[in-house]
Amino acid sequence: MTDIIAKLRDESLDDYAANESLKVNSDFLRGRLMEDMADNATGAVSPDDTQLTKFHGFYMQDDRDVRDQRRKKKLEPLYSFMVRLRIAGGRMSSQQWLTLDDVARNYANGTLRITTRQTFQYHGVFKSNLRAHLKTVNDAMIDTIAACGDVNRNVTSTANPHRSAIHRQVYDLAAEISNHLLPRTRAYHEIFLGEERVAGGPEEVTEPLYTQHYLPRKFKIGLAIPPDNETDVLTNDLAFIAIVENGELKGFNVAVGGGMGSTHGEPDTYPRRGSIIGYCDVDQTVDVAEKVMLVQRDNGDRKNRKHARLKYTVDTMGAEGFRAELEKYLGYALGEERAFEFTTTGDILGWYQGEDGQWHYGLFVENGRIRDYADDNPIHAGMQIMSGMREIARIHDGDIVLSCNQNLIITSVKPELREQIDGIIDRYRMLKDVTPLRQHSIACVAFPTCGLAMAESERYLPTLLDKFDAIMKDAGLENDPIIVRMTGCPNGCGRPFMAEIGFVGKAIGRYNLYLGGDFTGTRLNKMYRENIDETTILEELTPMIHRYAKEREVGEHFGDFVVRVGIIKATENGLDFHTA
Ligand code: SRM
Ligand code: SF4
Repeated sequence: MTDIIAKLRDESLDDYAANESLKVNSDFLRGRLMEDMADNATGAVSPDDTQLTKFHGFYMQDDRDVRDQRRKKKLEPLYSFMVRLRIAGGRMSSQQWLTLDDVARNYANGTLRITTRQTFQYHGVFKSNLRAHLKTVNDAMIDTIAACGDVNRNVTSTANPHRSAIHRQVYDLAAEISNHLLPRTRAYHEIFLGEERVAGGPEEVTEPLYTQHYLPRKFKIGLAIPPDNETDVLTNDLAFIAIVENGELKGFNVAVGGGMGSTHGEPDTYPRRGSIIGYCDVDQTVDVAEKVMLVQRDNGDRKNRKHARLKYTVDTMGAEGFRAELEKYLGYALGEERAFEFTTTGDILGWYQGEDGQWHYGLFVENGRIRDYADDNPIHAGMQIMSGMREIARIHDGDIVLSCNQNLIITSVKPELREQIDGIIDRYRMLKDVTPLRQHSIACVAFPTCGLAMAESERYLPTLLDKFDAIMKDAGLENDPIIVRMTGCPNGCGRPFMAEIGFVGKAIGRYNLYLGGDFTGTRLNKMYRENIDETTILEELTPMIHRYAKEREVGEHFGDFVVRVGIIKATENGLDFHTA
């Protein structure tokens, strides 16, 4: 038992964040969930248990589009759950795809949502459907354990493990880290899958890594293989950057303290890009992941949840101090950082061949929403992405992989199926004209399900991009990418603070505009204008884009351009994020 855990044991938890006693008193994440599941009088679960369900991968939400209407009718909000799967590296078989598609149709709102962390979310799952939902997913060898909550979340990795032997090796490590850091409590299996409870062991056995205190806050790990940074790896609490020499995976640079979340008007909260603190060999990777997590377990701020992420622990200890503490836990020193270079955060879209000549297809999915749209849908008229993918999964026997850019990759396609897949994509109108600008865009979910949204995001960005596409065309830039990301609030789920152009919701129809992130995911952006509406957004950006077209240097990306010509200053790792 570490000093901090012993200290917490001896102290009253009254001075700590409310979630701390909740975790300790939850009987290893069971709470009253068994009773809540049996209570048919309400679609909700009790307030304390809404925190616990997160550890099991689902969140209680209500449909914000109908909130007022229901309040007027004196009805309880239309409660349902968002269910998030744990799929390390986003990889699944076609067979699993078909099951997950069934689950969306039978137990959720008929859509699948690729998240910015390479997994699926379901929306609109009613309490009465939860157990059947989780059981069906579980039967397909996938679960939702630790997809949310104060634990290690879905581990992100290269968008295509079949691209080369190194990609496969890195993916395997991501899966191993994910399994190694899983909570061990059987609460999930008992409450949702009907497993009989056997007498609990001591804490050291039941939850050897987490203890009954779990982590101070969520914890995220990502891996990337330069020059690709499609996982946006430096936004993770812990990032592993692969070092490949002479065609061999040697090890990883280790970066700590990335994170996006901030609160409007609270300068003590800020997005931060991970700091590289050293290097580890391949066979040390899982150990380093565990020990970084334990240093955070024991040193993270458990009194103030807004200050509890690893990034604040790193800033409190200093990167060097953090490394020294980590090395005590490891019992050995990290190596020194090795040279690497990122060139992109994008996915490869369309057909391409891997190292062994196999074919893969990257499919652009706008904001990750997989569904069938009606013919009169104003933005995605007639696109049948869900049915098309079902058709593809029926004939394709390789893997399908989700990406952190909310796209998907159909991997290792038999050559004779290529034409058929092209035919399906065409027939189901799965792709509309997609400019490089749109291909590099991300929007978070926001309304109507996200309880924290202040403005629209997924439902609005496509319309705004139609207007940007026109401006880009006018400026002769229709073939150029700019990374545009939007979120409905400053929690940063679409990683807007790493975008070349970031929009962060402030109120309905109003956004803060951020500029100056780079194309490769290594520099944070900075606020340029606060609380502006669409008219002002277009007024601000139109001349800037035209100027970029005229004055850019060869190969210069928009984010670098606005910094070079002095439109915005580069940010010093988030610490000066709130100052212009
Ligand atoms: Fe997130 C909370 C959606 C990736 C930072 N995030 C939420 C919740 C659960 C809202 C809530 O707490 O009630 C959102 C559910 C919306 C809905 O209706 O579905 C939500 N986050 C998402 C997803 C689905 C966005 C998307 O459009 O894809 C992503 C799911 C990831 C996954 O599969 O695990 C998602 N969230 C992220 C990321 C990006 C990443 O991890 O690469 C971030 C920024 C990185 C980071 O963690 O700092 C992120 N989400 C947050 C935060 C701010 C955390 C903080 O440190 O302050 C919150 C709010 C919180 O935790 O209090 C949040
Ligand atoms: Fe919700 Fe904010 Fe995350 Fe968007 S960024 S999904 S609005 S919490």
